[in-house]
Amino acid sequence: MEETGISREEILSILKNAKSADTRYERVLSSMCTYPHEIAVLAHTQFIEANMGDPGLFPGTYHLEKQVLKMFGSLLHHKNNPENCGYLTTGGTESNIQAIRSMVNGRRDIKNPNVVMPESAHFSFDKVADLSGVEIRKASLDKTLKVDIDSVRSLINENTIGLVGIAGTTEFGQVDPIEELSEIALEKGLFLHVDAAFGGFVLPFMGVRYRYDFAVEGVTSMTIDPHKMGLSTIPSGGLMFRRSEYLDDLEIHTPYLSISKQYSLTGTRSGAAVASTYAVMRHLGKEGYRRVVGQCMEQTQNIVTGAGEMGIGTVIDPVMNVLALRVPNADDVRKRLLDEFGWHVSITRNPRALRLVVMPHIAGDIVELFLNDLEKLI
Ligand code: 0PR
Repeated sequence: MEETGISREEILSILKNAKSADTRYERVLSSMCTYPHEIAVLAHTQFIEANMGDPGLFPGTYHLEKQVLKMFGSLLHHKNNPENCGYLTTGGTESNIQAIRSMVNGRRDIKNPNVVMPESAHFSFDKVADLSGVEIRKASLDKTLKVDIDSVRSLINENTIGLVGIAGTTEFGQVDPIEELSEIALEKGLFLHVDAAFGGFVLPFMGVRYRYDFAVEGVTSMTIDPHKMGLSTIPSGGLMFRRSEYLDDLEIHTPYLSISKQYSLTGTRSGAAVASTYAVMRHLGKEGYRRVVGQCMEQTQNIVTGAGEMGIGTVIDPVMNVLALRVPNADDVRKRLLDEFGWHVSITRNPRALRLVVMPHIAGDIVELFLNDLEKLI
């Protein structure tokens, strides 16, 4: 750090240069984030100093958080007083870590606990394993890339404390059979966490109804991320428990704060993300999100059709706005899409296919440009 500071103008110029080196989202088909809604940005900037780690100082923002939890509750069919059943996290990683931590703390009688989850689970769960020592047992997938229920059953033993199902897998956007996982969880007395980090703001707004949330009896906790399809600002994640006692399992005493206990993983916590999420959810309403999701699904379908005309199929019929194209030499095509045309796409591991996430920034004209460029490489 320099001894003497530099001027506001110099700072702004440095920032402008840095920002111009960043990628704009228009050619990004690899990200689960997008431009936040304008009202979310406005709300974010107004609450920039609010710290939810010490909510006694920020009762106004704290009240907004309770309202957001109620809205999550209504989206996820959580009937009982959702405002005491969760909190706004920094994202899916924190929510998943905390969900598993709550399971472990709720079953202190089990010395070497394990949790069974699909191979398709996000890598945030590997971080939980690393942090807590809990063993992660990965179940195989069926042909449609949903978790295989027989495989789940075969991995459960006397040290199993919980199961995880995914509602919107990172790579393929698939939804696991949550009802079947729920039956196993109820039968064996296990926790069941549903990671709907991505799907939480997609599935409630689709024409087709899925049973993946608290309406399914065995579901004990859920991840839902406003900073993905919720159009909120980063860092906005959500963690919800069926009962407040599961949240209590995360309780740590905080003697010198305005509150006596804290449940979050982080200490200082963004009030700006709370205000931002509140603003965009109230502003769009279910109707607004239905429009956003409808547009993403329409563009997803346009890509499927356009690729189909080039003889390219998809790995699974897209369930949501994530799709994987069976392109020959996918790694090579990915590289050329970027080097020659500036498109950011990613690759799925098994099978190796071109993965596209069709976020709200992908409008119809962008899809047309993308398909034209893809055709040149096929
Ligand atoms: N659960 C699921 C199902 C996810 O897809 C993700 C992230 C997480 C949990 C973790 O969420 P946070 O990253 O908010 O902690 N999925 C994307 C991924 O890892 C995140 C992402 C977003 C990646 C934007 C790239 C990017 O540009 O692929």
